[in-house]
Amino acid sequence: MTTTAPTVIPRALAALLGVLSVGAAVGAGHLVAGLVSPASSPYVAVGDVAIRLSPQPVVEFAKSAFGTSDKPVLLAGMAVVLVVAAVAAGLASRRTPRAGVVTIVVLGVLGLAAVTVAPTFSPLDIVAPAVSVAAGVLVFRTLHELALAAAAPARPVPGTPPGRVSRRHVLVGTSAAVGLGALAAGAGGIALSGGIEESRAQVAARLAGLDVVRRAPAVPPGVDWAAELGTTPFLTSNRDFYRIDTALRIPAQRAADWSLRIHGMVGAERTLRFDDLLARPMIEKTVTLACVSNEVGGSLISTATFVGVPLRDLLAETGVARGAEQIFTTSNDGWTAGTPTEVVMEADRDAMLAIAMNGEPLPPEHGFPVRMVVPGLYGFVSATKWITDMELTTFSARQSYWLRNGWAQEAPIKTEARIDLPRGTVPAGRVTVAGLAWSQPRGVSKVEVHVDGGPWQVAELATEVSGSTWRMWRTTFDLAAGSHTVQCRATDADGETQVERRADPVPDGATGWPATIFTVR
Ligand SMILES: Nc1nc2c(c(=O)[nH]1)N[C@H]1C(S)=C(S)[C@@H](COP(=O)(O)O)O[C@H]1N2
Ligand SMILES: [Mo]
Repeated sequence: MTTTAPTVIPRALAALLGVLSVGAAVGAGHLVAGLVSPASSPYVAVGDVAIRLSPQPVVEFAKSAFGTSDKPVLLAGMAVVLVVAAVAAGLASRRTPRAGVVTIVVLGVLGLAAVTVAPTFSPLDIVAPAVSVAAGVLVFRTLHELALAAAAPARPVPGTPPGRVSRRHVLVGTSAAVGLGALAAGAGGIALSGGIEESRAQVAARLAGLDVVRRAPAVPPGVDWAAELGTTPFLTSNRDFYRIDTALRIPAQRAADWSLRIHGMVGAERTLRFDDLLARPMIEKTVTLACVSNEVGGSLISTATFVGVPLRDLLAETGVARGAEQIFTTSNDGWTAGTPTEVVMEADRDAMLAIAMNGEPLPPEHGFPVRMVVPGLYGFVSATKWITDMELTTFSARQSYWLRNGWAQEAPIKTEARIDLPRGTVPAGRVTVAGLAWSQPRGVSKVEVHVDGGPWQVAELATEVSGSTWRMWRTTFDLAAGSHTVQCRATDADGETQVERRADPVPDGATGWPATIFTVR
């Protein structure tokens, strides 16, 4: 028996294998993301997480040093880190592929994690990172095997005529193909996903030039006690705004490609392009949107300032036929909602086709480029995101998505209050009880609170922005040590108090007086 020295891949080649494999992983991930869901590119997702986790001074430095190219600079920096990791992985795998495979899997898991924590995450988004890791591992194993074979001392293989294509040629050919393939895949991904962020940037640049005929008043002092109390702020950031939709893949439509067809029981059918919307007078309004699935005390409710075209004016101009009971809207991905025409046509309702949210173009997950907002109606009957079609029709002619699934036809948001404080255990003495209350569009007139079933106490109400937004309330109680239950109820502007009977969200919204148990020590 002869012992042969184990085959070792030369250093430069080993490093190259690492780089090619990681390149293939990134390229494949980017291509599949472009096909399935642009936001799911693991490479871009990691960059987004890096931005989110960066301390504010670093972000400020990057902005001042690189301006609007701070993102490309970050992505280039990540590329350098990846190349270094890839070279190290290759060098650590000169005999067996294990270290390289582990490195690729670890990078892949990081990419997957970054994709899943993104605000735009939807289930299909795991496809791109999964394909990315699979491609990286497959390429690495294949090239590694070829490289080992090429590095092994040539020994005659019985039965093969000498002088055929050498192992070295196979290795060089495969490597070149992988390198080119990775570049082509990456470029393909960029071309396919291209556009949404670019389109949002173009819309952003035009926001300042809009003809906003009515501005939302700046949030006056006395509205927001969040800083003082440590509770939910009055305005919800786009990042924290609740998100509910059926989209497996966020529709990626550029503003330039958007159009809305208004048809059915109208005077004259018309199709609007994004530019047609921007040319119209706009209104700005702060609105609290709520989901019908929100449980009593739940968090599927948020507040933002929207800018959009008043739907009432647009429809009045288009002409609405008598008997057109509902505005049946369809999104780019086929979701539908039916909104009572009569509500949208109310003078003070301010229903709109919104294009901006908190000073930015709509985020992709909140309906870019255009969505509907109708203050006072639950989202499932009014807040169509990625809207592309609007048909004026009767309720019997068309059934919307959630109506077909057993939810209500008419769904005004119910008057409700929520308790945000106290939470858990609090020190004995004066205990602050605080929360939010809403009754769109008329507003809240009173919130009452009691502890352990005692007498109702009227809470202090924060300044009202408008009836279409929630309103903070607070009060205090002197409480002894022990466990306590606090309960509250809101009353609307007409003197109607929120319904006490507990009901589930199905079919038209939960009811009940919220209660919280906490401990005083
Ligand atoms: N295209 C589309 N629009 C939609 C939905 C949807 O599933 N698809 N869900 C609706 C529901 S149920 C709610 S509560 C609101 C939520 O809007 P948000 O995700 O911006 O908070 O959007 C509405 N618009
Ligand atoms: Mo909803």
